[in-house]
Amino acid sequence: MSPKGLDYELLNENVKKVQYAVRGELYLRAAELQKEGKKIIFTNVGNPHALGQKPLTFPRQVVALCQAPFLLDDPNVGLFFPADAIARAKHYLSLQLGGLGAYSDSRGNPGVRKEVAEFIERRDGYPSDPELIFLTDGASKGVMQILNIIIRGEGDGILVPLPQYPLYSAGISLFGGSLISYYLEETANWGLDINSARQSVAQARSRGITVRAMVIINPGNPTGQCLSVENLKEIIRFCYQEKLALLADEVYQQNIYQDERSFVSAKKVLMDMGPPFSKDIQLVSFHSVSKGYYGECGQRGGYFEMTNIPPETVDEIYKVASISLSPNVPAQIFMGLMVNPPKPGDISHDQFVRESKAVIESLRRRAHIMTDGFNSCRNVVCNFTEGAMYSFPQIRLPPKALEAAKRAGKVPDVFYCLKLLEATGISTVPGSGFGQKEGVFHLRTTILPAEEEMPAIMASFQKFNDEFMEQYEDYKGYSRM
Ligand code: DCS
Repeated sequence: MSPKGLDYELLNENVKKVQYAVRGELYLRAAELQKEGKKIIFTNVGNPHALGQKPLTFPRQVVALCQAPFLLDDPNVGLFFPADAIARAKHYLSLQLGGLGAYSDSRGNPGVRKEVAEFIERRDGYPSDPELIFLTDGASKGVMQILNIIIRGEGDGILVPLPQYPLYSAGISLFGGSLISYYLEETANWGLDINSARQSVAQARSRGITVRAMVIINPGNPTGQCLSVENLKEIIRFCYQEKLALLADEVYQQNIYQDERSFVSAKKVLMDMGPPFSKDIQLVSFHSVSKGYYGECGQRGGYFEMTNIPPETVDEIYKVASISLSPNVPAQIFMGLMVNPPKPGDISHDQFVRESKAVIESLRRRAHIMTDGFNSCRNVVCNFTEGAMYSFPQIRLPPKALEAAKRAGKVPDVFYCLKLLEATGISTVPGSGFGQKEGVFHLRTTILPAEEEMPAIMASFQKFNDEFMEQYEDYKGYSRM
């Protein structure tokens, strides 16, 4: 019978090629084990609320009132909601004709985009134009929109760091482009080596590929590094020389766990550099309500800001956004609240600061517990998580383990992570899902499990790892660093 309609063999080949490790083989096996009754610690996805993080009170109060506006007419509303939450809910309802049940402009509500622009101005010290900010359903949607408008076919290359968050590899395959990788240097705390990027671009060109854009993830996922201003300047100079647009994924900008390098946005560094860079470099910066102390992944809120993008291109992006009518409206309110938190003197200010600080300070302690835990394990080395939500230890697998993996028909780090899952219930993502140098193996775990559970999780990991190494180590050598 000849194939028809939605039969697999007729599907878009780009769809078939897509791989997405964060919800890949390990995740599926973990879900299966959970069904069989095993306790699983889901450290594979950066999904803070799923691991017990409580929502911040103020934003939920405001959105609750926006969702149930009849409460605002209740004479007792003040008994349950503070006056600043009530005022803010009224503010958003006045901005959004028809309330949360109505579509917004396809770029997002203009009032919320103005709040985002004001936030960017306060953060960077440079003007930001609300007309060049689009609200999106999570940063993922924004990244996909931008990749979609850039990529014409295989001849277009996007420069992506390895290891990388697989949204980029998956998006590039889905749109039929070519991923051009540059390596982050593990021995230099996952710093970026611009020469590696330069070589990759030259090689891609020799294969006839036009490299169009460069992705940076700052702070890094899965690698956790915070880029220095010097590094960002090098990247910008490089994009200028090579005529690349810069896509700056800055969703972890509030997740910083050291005091040496605070977050500095690509936009600020670009503007600080002045002309010709500040007038020439085409920059798109992404942010999200899923991370930081909000961690509101399920709300699906995000934005991107465009700098130096030609107006005709902005129009095309607007046109494509219009096909989906409107980004999620409740999520837009979360974004407005995230970029415009309660101010000193507001009734909710102190509670908001207390709650948000507690989240970041606990994450900082957890980052230390994890890194120290991994570094005390046999054949495991791990850079400190300077930012973001992940720990990415290197596992030096003994040759016998590599042979056993081969016999089992598994990639070595998948083999290790599956054994870890079966033995301990800890569900991680193998490093191969993010890209890593040949012959070097990692796993990624989030730093999100509850702080009080962390010591037990690390002890359970250590016990498994010791036994694994005992079983496979022959003292002849390891996979190389
Ligand atoms: N960019 C980076 C670097 C991310 O890590 C994520 C999510 C996103 C964008 C998309 O976030 P939203 O679409 O929710 O705004 N990170 C995934 C991860 O690695 N684990 O969990 C989610």
